[in-house]
Amino acid sequence: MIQRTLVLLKPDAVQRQLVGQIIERFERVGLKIAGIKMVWPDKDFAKKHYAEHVGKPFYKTLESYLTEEGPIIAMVLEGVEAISVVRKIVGSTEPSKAMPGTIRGDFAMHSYAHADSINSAVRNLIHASDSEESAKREINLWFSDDELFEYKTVHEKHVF
Ligand code: FUP
Repeated sequence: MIQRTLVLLKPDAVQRQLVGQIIERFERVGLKIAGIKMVWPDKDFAKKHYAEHVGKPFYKTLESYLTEEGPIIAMVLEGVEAISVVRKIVGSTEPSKAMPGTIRGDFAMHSYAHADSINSAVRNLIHASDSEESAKREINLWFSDDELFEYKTVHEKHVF
């Protein structure tokens, strides 16, 4: 099934200048960029994005990670089973457990315990939608219809 999913390159990914290397990993499997922009969200917007986590003990640090450190690259990626394929490429949410070869496994090492000990969110470089329902909600939150594009990549005649 062809799906669209939301991917955020969080402030640490942008500040560490990993944007090109991260996007390269998505492009090389044939995922298509349907929309892309740089955004610096405010706290109200972060509350909408992380609605399910508002009020949890780690929420304030998560909000400050997303809103106080620098801009984010927001993307909509499209492809075959894009939601699970992107999560696989990104790796485990907790970087210390992410497998080598995944983005978090190769570029990060934070753990929940260490994050708690320094009063920080887990610095895991990326957000990626975890289900069809959250992908739909998150794409609508971050992108308007006129920011998303339909076009053909060179791979499509063989794969899609
Ligand atoms: P994910 O589905 O991978 O986005 O992960 P979650 O919804 O479980 O968590 C959302 C974000 O909060 C993740 F980036 C990790 C972060 N988090 C913390 O920083 N501390 C916690 O104790 C739990 C989650």
